[in-house]
Amino acid sequence: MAHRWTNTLTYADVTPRAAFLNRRQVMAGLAGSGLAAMAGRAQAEAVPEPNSWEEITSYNNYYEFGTRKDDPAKYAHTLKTEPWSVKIDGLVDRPGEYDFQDILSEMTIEKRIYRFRCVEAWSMVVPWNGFELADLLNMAGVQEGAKYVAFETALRPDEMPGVAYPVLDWPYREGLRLDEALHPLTIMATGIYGRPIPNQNGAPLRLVVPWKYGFKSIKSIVRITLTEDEPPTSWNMANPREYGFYSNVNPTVDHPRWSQASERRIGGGLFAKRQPTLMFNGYESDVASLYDGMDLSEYY
Ligand SMILES: Nc1nc2c(c(=O)[nH]1)N[C@H]1C(S)=C(S)[C@@H](COP(=O)(O)O)O[C@H]1N2
Ligand SMILES: [Mo]
Repeated sequence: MAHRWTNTLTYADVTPRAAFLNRRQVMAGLAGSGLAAMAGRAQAEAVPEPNSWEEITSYNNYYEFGTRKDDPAKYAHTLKTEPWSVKIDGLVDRPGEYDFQDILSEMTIEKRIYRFRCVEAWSMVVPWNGFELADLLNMAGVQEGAKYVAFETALRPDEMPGVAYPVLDWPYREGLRLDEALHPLTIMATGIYGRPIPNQNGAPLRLVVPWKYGFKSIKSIVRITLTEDEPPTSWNMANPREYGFYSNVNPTVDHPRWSQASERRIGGGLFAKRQPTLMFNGYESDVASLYDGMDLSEYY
């Protein structure tokens, strides 16, 4: 596997701002200089303690394997993730079926510690390994006229006991506006804690968009399509009033059935204090400008 565990990137690539801007140039310049370690320490303070491997891999949403939080860990091992390929089509210069191993050999795997906030008002902090979605899209060559990116999860009734139930309109589908997809915070995760991502978390590759509610971060992707029009998405089709296409984390806009002002951090224990939810999940300074002029209460 091409999973690399690069110490120089451990903290410098962590979550918030500046760290990821010009990351490659910065890290190239600092590598081995001792300054890298200093930059690392400064960033480490800004980042919350990650959840444990056990927490991240046993409390999941992956409805193709059942709707209980412990179903994916119990049943997702049946998903065959080797070989795996991703079809990239639509408005791209080089459409085709891309083998996962070939993709990995072209991508730079980095560590990114991100907050992760489910629309159900629980959250974790996850040390992902992955590559920027922008790098993959550039590999395929985004054509002029493309405005959105549509994603699809594998649909394999023989391997996915949950798809026998019409909980959602399968396959699970998600989408981003092109500028969201190209944002440097948007990654395709292939690992957690330096190990290949487990099936229940979306092996072998899943989207992670840290400033949006968790359901946007679609798992086990088999197809990526560049489109001119906003693509239909599974949760929005199921309940458009509750799950908008944008679904940016926003503590001031409540879900119709519960408050989004605070969240329960998984692993905090039964009596842990809820913590305030941050605008754009704490990534406001990085992404707010993407939504200039948009009424954020309207685009829930
Ligand atoms: N294919 C697919 N992707 C999915 C889901 C799903 O049910 N199926 N659940 C979403 C939801 S609601 C959340 S909160 C996250 C959960 O990711 P995790 O289990 O790695 O924490 O995955 C998202 N991606
Ligand atoms: Mo979620």
